[in-house]
Amino acid sequence: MKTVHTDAHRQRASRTELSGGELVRPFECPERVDHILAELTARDHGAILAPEAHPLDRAARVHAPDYLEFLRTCWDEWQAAGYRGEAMATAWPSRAMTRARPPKEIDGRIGYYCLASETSISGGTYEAAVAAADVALTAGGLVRGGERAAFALCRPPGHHAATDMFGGYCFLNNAAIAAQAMLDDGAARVAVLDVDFHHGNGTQEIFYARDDVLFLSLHGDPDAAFPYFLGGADETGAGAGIGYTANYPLPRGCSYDRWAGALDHALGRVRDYAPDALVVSLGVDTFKDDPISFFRLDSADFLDYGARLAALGLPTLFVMEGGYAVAEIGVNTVNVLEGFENG
Ligand code: Q9C
Ligand code: ZN
Repeated sequence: MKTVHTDAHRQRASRTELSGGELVRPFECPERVDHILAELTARDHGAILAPEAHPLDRAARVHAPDYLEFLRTCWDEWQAAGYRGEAMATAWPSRAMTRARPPKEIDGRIGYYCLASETSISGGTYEAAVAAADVALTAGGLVRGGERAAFALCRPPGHHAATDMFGGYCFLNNAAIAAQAMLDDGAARVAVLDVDFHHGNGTQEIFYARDDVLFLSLHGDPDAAFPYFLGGADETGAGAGIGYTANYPLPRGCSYDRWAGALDHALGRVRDYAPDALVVSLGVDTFKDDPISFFRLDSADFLDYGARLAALGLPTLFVMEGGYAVAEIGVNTVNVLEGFENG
């Protein structure tokens, strides 16, 4: 399987994440990619290609133009305002403050576009996010062009990014951008299966009212896990999209058996939908030793579910999302890809 990758991700090197009331070094760090690349190379997984640059119109098919402009200019405006730290939101339109329109000042404007304040914006964030979208689009193009599967080694990740909101370490929704591009390039239906530990709230929001994308997500129950405010089993779509969203919230300590049972159910839904392609939002933060998650998958389980994905027989685009047990992220990620190829 071919991998698409670029060093441009290194420009996303924020120093601060708000975690437990402290500013810590972000869990979502550049070394994550180093470990995945090392494992791909050690196991001779396949060619590693550079992405092609794509026009921003591709991202604008799922993100609002004013949001893209905000991402592009946020860091410069933050610095121009004289703030010394990285750009972080501290106030936003909420249930009690419903004036939901972007203020002029960057300190307020960042809140309008932010859904979770752990994630700071720093120099190079926008450039890295655009490069990650190019990675997803290029790998998606390979799949549309007839490859059985391709791996988009995206960083920063994307699945928490909504139409016009960032957070959860995500800025541009790489999987949604790639899925939309497949539709724009002739696919009739695409399924997006999100196996990251966290609910793919951004992807769900983007496609919620549509029937040309089936969105399915297995994740930590939002009663107990980020992103907390979306991801319930009762969210099944709206309007024309009713029946085209499926959530599988799972409890703390979830075993692989239980997780794989939910996966098999989701795969049945994908099969019935008969899409032209499958996009897998591939987060490996379901691993038992992930520092911010609470499932119990071990490294061999990733091989096993890779094979289950392959059994669908669909052209498949893997898009990297989360995974914060950095030393094991390479083995776990490549296990899914290898399980798929041998499956
Ligand atoms: N104290 C992805 O996996 N909450 N994003 C972190 C740590 C945010 C995860 C809490 C988790 C975001 C792509
Ligand atoms: Zn995650």
